[in-house]
Amino acid sequence: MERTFVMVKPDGVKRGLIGSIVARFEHKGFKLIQAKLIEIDTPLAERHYSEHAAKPFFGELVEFITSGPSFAMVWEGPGAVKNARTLIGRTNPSDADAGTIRGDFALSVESNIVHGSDSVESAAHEIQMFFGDQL
Ligand code: RTP
Ligand code: MG
Repeated sequence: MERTFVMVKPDGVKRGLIGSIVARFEHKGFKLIQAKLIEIDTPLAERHYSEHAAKPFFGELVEFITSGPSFAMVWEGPGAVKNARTLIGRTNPSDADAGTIRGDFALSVESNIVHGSDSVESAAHEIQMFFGDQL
């Protein structure tokens, strides 16, 4: 069965949205495999977002994701990667449909409250990076 990595980012944790976000995945029918609150340090942030290392917003992205605790999760279900991205919505909350997490809870691309793996390969990599010692 497919698994994906999902994370409530520091802005979502600060705003008290962990429960609302977990509920959406539960209601959709995903099975929760792992979850933990984690303080991401700069080396882990740079690894997690390494694909964006050359982008102009990389510094701000690393600063943002290390600015407070995040809530990391592994969810399992058919087509978990794609279905989780559908629940999350477009990267820029201004483009995200109402009914998606970003569409309903966020307004800016810098603070879009949740992360979801973008492919089966990156899901496996991110699950290993965040939960490798626990699975
Ligand atoms: P994520 O990795 O966080 O789940 O988001 P995503 O796949 O939807 O978007 P991605 O292209 O991977 O971008 C990662 C994060 O970088 C920030 N970003 N800022 N200022 C900008 O133009 C810009 N573009 C992207 C967003 O916070 C995005 O979630
Ligand atoms: Mg991404």
